[in-house]
Amino acid sequence: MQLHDFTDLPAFERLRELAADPPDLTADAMLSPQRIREYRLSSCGFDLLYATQRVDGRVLDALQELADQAGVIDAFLAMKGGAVLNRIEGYESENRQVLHTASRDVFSGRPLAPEASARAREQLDRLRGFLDDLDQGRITNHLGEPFQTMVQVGIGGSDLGPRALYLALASQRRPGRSARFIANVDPDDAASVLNGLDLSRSLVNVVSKSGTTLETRTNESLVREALVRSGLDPARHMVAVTGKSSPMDDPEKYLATFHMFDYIGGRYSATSMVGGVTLGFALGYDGFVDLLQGAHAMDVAAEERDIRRNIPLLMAMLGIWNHNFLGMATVAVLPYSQALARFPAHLQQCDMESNGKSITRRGAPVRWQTGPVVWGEPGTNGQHAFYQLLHQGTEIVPAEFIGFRNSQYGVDQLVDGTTSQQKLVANMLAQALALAVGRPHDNPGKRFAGNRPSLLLLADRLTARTMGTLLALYEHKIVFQGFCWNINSFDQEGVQLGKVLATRLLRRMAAAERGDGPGREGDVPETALLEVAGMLPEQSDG
Ligand code: G6Q
Repeated sequence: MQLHDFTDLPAFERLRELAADPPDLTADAMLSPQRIREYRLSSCGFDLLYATQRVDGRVLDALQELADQAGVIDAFLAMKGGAVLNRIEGYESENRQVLHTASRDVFSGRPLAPEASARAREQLDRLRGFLDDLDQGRITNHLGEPFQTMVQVGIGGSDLGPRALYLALASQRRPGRSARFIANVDPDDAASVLNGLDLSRSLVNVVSKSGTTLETRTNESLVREALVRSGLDPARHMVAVTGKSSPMDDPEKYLATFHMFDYIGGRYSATSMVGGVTLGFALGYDGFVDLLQGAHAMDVAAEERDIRRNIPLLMAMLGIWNHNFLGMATVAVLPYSQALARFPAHLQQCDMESNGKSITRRGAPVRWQTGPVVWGEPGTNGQHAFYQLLHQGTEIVPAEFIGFRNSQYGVDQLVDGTTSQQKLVANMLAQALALAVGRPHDNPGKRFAGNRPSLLLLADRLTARTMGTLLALYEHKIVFQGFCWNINSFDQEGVQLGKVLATRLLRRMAAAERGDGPGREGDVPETALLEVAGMLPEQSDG
């Protein structure tokens, strides 16, 4: 596996030269029908339209060279084949394979990582058995009634992806089935979900790879207590998804347990049992399999080396052009689909936890920008909120629009001669155009500078399969960028320090509660905080 310095790649200099005078999208006839046709690529049911990026043939050729010189596709193939990419050379690190693609490489006769795919298959079979038992009435509540709601308790990767996917596909739920999610240790999160919920008809799915996460352990206890208070047997209502041999891996305590594996990072785990159990419950086994198939199709398509024929690779390289060469610090993901309301939040984790790094895979400080800030909200709501800054602010924000030609429910009507779906799509196209070409005006307040890059991802309809493809597309875009920057996109050391300090604070507070520690009566967390801050230089605490 290649360990280059990003800025030493020969194409870097070429791109720097080109960035001094990038193509002008406001020039006359720049956005010609021919350019729009040429800067378009279709794969796995998605069309990527990128005529509204500040690129031309020379820039695209140089980005191709950069991807080739960085060995992006070779690294991707190595990843899928089970190479130990989650590591920092010469330093203690997680030292793991990265095999989320194996959780959907279960359909072909020749998976790239056969052992991991066989394990994924085992878990899928187990899930199918469990869902069959629910369907056939072999698993019911104590009154013999079917379960209606699954409450997923988990946080971070054990929440964001599954929640985003569930919301995206809620229109395709099985009748009488739904899901809720509890993540935050804020007691109001659990209280608001449990409030009014018929626990006797609910299953609680506790998801934690480590089985040790503070928030999830706390919320599990809270829900367990609520079941007991309602006279229900937790072992009949709770299922678990966790790492093999984790502290949660205890079949006695749960109606069923499913496993996930250390080679699947939390933020890449939505297509493992981390998402599978709740999505399978809500959509049915076949719905979850459709999602996996959609993801697998993109896993295969993403092996293409030509950036003009590989959507995630092209998006990764366009992102690098905007970020590293044109100096844009953030990326807005703007789905024109209400169902994708939480998808930007999932991407925020997937991207920022993966690529928010300052050292190379050799442990040396990077001398180039790595991951951008990722944010976003569904359009058209965003248009009435933050789009002012997108059009006229001093910060130039590249936008990634995601839209569908048809709605999910198909419930629509003509108002003023067009359907709501047409209005939605027309708004998305109009925004991309307005950002790119701008508008000159005598009145400076009404002037739009233009040259604000965006791209459009378009598919026919948001289905389980389309959603799987979209999920994998972004996962690959993120790791492709990480490979280019030569950083480890698979660890998350940066979240540890805060956790360690919070644990110390909590120990202090628990001691004060018991009246036997260094804490004093009337002690407030703020005081404890100062004392813990004094302990900062300590090196390790778990
Ligand atoms: C994701 C991170 C992180 C993780 C959560 C939950 O890549 O590792 O978000 O998913 O901290 O961890 P557990 O699943 O172990 O509870």
